[in-house]
Amino acid sequence: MGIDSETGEYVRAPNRFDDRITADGRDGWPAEPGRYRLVVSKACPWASRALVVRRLLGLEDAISVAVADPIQDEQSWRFTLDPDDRDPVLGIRYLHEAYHAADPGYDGGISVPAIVDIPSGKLVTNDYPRITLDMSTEWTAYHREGAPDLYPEARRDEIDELNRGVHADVNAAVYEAGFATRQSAYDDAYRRLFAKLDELSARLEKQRYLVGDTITEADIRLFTTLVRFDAVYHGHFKCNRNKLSEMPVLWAYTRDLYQTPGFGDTVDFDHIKRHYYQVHENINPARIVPLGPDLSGFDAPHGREALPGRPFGDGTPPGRHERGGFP
Ligand SMILES: N[C@@H](CCC(=O)N[C@@H](CS)C(=O)NCC(=O)O)C(=O)O
Repeated sequence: MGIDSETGEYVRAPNRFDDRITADGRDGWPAEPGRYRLVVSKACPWASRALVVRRLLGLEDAISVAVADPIQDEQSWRFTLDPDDRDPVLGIRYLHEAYHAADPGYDGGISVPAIVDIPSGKLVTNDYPRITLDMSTEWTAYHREGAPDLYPEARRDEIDELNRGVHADVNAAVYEAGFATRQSAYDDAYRRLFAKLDELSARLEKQRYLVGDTITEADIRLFTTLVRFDAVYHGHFKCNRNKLSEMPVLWAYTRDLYQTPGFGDTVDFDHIKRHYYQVHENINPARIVPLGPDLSGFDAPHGREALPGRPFGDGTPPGRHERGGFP
């Protein structure tokens, strides 16, 4: 990740570790309950996708979770929320220890989400778009009864196409607006973002979910950015044409998902706000964390049950978790 000195644009680094955990274990990593640890920050929208998918599919017992401190230090993600500042399962203090167990010479970024092989302590993958799709398609033997199909075969082209646009103009664009160091780079990201949000809003006016009539991977990828919008992207990243709560369709859509078991119970606004406002010192040098906005509206009725749609298709919702009782 870094800033292009010519254009002032924020550029994402490629994910370096892209082995896959599969049912047949062809990369040497078979899907096996209890073997892997998913390392997340609850602040991170990319990592939070994996938390939602794991909950919806009922993979909590198969894949355990380590939650990093939302504030990285100079050695990046660390386990200072745990006793003795160590992840109790992996026995490490910093996520980079798993990266270096996999590749001692690695000198790139340390990012979440990351999946670590517990027996060897090695990082298997930080390839976040693949992580969630593989949970849906390669871990089916361990899904709960009634797990939804989040990546239905007949709809994959449509989901992939939609995800490409949402990635470029929503998920990544908020960062590109926030980290731009030239006015033109910021303007471009801002315009793409709000044009795409207007388009998505029109699409969601008459249908409850983005693709077909059930929740899919596409909704999860949009949700983890939208749920952070008013708390961090609107102010800190200057995505401020309007708040999410001023876009009636998208706001109702986000509340609907937030109130669906498996979504809102993975969201931690305290981690989100502290991470963004305290870690990005380049754009918030005083590291003040704002007290607002009032987030109580997430629990307000959304009215979207009236639209056609069956959230879990032929499946069922996961059991409810207490907020704060997660993971
Ligand atoms: N791995 C991807 C996406 C995941 C990502 O950006 N995660 C963020 C947290 S939201 C992270 O861990 N960044 C590394 C860092 O800030 O040191 C990337 O590096 O662009």
